[in-house]
Amino acid sequence: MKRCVFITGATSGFGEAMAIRYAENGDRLIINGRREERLRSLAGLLEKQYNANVLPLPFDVRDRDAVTTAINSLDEAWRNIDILINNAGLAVGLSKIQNGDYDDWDRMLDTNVKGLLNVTRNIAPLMIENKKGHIINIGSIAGKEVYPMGNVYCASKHAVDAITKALRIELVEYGIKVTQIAPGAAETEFSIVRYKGDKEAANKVYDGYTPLSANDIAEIAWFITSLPPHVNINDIVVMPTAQASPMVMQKDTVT
Ligand code: NDP
Ligand code: 8X3
Repeated sequence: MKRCVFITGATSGFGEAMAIRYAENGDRLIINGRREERLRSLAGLLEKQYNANVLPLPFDVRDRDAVTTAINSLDEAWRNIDILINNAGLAVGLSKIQNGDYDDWDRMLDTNVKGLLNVTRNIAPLMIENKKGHIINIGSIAGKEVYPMGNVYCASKHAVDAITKALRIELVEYGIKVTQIAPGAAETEFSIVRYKGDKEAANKVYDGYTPLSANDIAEIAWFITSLPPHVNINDIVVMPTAQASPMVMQKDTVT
């Protein structure tokens, strides 16, 4: 079964791995991110390697007009979206609220919460029209638990948790599935962004244990979207075996 899959934040990490996973199956892909060059080179690779049909759609999920314009520009064939993966997101900085950076807060809330809403606001009506679809929101263990200095990032992912539940209630009458995947520590560009380019600090996050990989998350998304029409996974929390909760990490194990 070939589908049309729209993935935000496909220029690295989970989004890129998911694009590859769906392209392998011959699904059609709309891939989004701000770094246009990376988007185009991923599209080229998927076309060459898997003969995939890929549409790069660069925009910033925070820019409401850009989101609406880009999605309105899709022609009939591309508007028939089966799966939306709201993956674009980031953590920026780690500090107590009393020392927090206003710009960091805005970037996280505007991207992780309002960005996800902006994209969903434009794509859900297309799915409602078609009376089918599947929305997957990438939340986080940070949307289930709170850890020191994670405050605003945790708040943004708790909002994703709530929005996912709200969407499921509001879209059930149209037969649209809504799922959240909430991962623990995964090695992507996530920590480089959180530590504002400090690669040494970013690498330390993954020292002494085996973190999740982007491919692990892609495989889970694939599984969730390969189930029969009457089966929906509402919520998946997936952690490295060595991580029991955000702050409890069993280091220097063999796993
Ligand atoms: P990466 O930094 O590798 O990927 C993030 C992606 O989001 C990039 O493709 C980036 O593209 C895109 N993005 C960021 N801001 C915007 C924006 N304003 N508009 C459009 N795209 C944007 O990190 P991950 O793959 O790890 O992160 C993916 C999701 O997973 C995020 O929502 C993150 O919060 C979540 N997550 C990550 C975990 C981890 O430990 N890695 C664990 C739990 C959840 P570009 O910069 O080109 O715009
Ligand atoms: C990313 C995982 O634990 O750094 O969402 O918040 S964590």
